[in-house]
Amino acid sequence: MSRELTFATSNRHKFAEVRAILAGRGISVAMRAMELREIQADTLEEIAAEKVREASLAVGGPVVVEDTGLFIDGLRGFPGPYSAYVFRTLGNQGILRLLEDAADRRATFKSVFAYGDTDGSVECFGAEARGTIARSCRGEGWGYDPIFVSENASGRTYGELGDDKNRLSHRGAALEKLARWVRVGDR
Ligand code: ITT
Repeated sequence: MSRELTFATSNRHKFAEVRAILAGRGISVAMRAMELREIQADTLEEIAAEKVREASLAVGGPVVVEDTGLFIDGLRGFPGPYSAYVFRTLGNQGILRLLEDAADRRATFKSVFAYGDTDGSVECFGAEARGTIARSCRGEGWGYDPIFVSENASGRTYGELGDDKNRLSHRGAALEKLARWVRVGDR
């Protein structure tokens, strides 16, 4: 049986990954291009839940959104829930400068997907990938890809992984949970 989800995002790179990962699980995805307001909150779950409430009302039906954060241990979890703002303002070079003298370069990429409907119901699916922050930008990719060195990737950044990123990423792991839930509930 083929299923189709609507994914609301302003980020076409993110959409391309979501579509590729879910295609492998028999789920097709349509993009709804939308600027989603990000509330200030301590957790990605709260931000994703608010994004999906706004998106489902705009779409007029069930929809999926995602919120991602890069949590850097040596910066006590910064930028975390502020990752989109910090990427726009400091960028990768700014993060590298902040870590210039840091002994601890460990970091976690977290992803939370939220599935919500106009009745206000929301289900969240989260996962994370551990890694470190590189000493300089390496590879292609988008966003923080050139500076995040994923565990189990032989020292390569997400930007150097090409299609392998989706096998190892925080997003791939979170989508695994969403896909299982979609299949079980036959949504
Ligand atoms: P939405 O419209 O879906 O919210 P966004 O780009 O604002 O798109 P997020 O708030 O979820 O997405 O992402 C926070 C920041 O982290 C943002 O700057 C992204 O570019 C970056 N980011 C998210 N996922 C990433 C990934 O897999 N690799 C590299 N950077 C990523």
